[in-house]
Amino acid sequence: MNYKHVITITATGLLACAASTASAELTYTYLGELDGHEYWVTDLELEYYDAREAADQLGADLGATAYLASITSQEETDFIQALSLDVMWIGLNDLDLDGEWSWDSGEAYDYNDWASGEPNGNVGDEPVVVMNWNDDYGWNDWKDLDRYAMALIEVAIPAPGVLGLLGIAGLTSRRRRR
Ligand SMILES: [Ca+2]
Ligand SMILES: [Ca+2]
Repeated sequence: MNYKHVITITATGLLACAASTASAELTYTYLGELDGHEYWVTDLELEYYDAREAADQLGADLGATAYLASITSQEETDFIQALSLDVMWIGLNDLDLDGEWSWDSGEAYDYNDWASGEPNGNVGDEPVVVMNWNDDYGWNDWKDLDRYAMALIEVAIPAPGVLGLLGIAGLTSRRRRR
């Protein structure tokens, strides 16, 4: 199931500093799904904070929780790399405290796939992270404001059971209002 699904986001201030092209649209390509989580990638390279905003925007459009991808197992790494070996932003950072890596998703940082010699904090602090770096396709810490990469976005799809419960809750609340 590896079809290309492109959705279009209405232009916002998001692209003001990201658009080296004249495009007014940010589009996403659907990569695949693993364990109830979908993986999408932006078709444009973005600066880090725009990549985070792109994740929020995709989540809003899909009505689901979305974040720059959290890669917490070798299985997840292998799955993603079978779909793309592009350099992409992931949701790991040590913006709050140098050396204390944390995932945007809130998951525990107990797996890593750093490229050889990384994280190196090159020329001072490098607080944000891309995957598929260099010959070993590992992670590399980058600076937050002067590099561009596609955004790898993970979307947690609500389970059908949860949707069903929400539907029941909705019916119940409607009945109560009568
Ligand atoms: Ca994940
Ligand atoms: Ca680095």
